[in-house]
Amino acid sequence: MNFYVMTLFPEMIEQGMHTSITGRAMEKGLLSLKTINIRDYSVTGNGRIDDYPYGGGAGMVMQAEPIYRAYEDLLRQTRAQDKIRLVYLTPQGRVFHQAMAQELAQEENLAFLCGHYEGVDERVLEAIVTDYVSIGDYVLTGGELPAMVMMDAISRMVPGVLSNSDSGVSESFSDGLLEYPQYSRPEIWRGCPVPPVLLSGHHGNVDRWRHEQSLLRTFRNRPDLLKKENLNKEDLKYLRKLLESETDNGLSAEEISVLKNLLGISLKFSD
Ligand code: 6GU
Repeated sequence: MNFYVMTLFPEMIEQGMHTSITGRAMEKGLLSLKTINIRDYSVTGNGRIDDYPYGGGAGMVMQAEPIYRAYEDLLRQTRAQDKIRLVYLTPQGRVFHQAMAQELAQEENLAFLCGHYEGVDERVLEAIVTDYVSIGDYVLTGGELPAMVMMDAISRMVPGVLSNSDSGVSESFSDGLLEYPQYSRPEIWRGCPVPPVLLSGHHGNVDRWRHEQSLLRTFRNRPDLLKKENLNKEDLKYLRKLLESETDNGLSAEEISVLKNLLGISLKFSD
């Protein structure tokens, strides 16, 4: 996978990507990164790449021509002619998620355009951008961190990037549930013991406990991810038990309603 990033802050991207797992993957030749400094393509000769917005208003707008010239240079480096996928990072884009990472990881070349200031001249976006992507509902100062977030998530999907010890067979989102809690030595840390089932050596019980913890976490933190079609009889039994012992669990009215809804709907189909 070859990443190309057009940005005003190439050192920020280089630093981040040459660290940890993505850094190791680049050394191994599984990933490559080329940053393109948009400022090098200034057309005014003084390094300026922004100007006032037509129609007035606050802030500056990144001009079309420097970005287009940077893009032309990028295309020459990829030998991909005009076929390259180019992601523009913007809070107005579609929200990034795991399936999108999986899909983008199939590309051989992937380019990113990081904006700053109040935005980018719309005409150059229309000319070169294939995907508009946001990383969530909050506003950042620029597209560099979102580009790094995306490259990190995509890199993990590239074969060979994760060693076996880095990867979890069961990880959050791969089965629609959040990951269960993990524990390591010592057995008692500052008075807090490891859940006894994990020391029992009974693999069946360990698996069941972990799955229930996944269900509980997903229900507590991300009820929107729990879909009745992904729940089996055992799962429903566990959730019913949770509802029945609601006083000990301290469930909120909203949580109770989510549970009743899940159980109510699924009862109609399975029981
Ligand atoms: Cl992709 N860019 C900026 N500037 N802010 C964001 C974002 C992107 N995604 C969420 N907030």
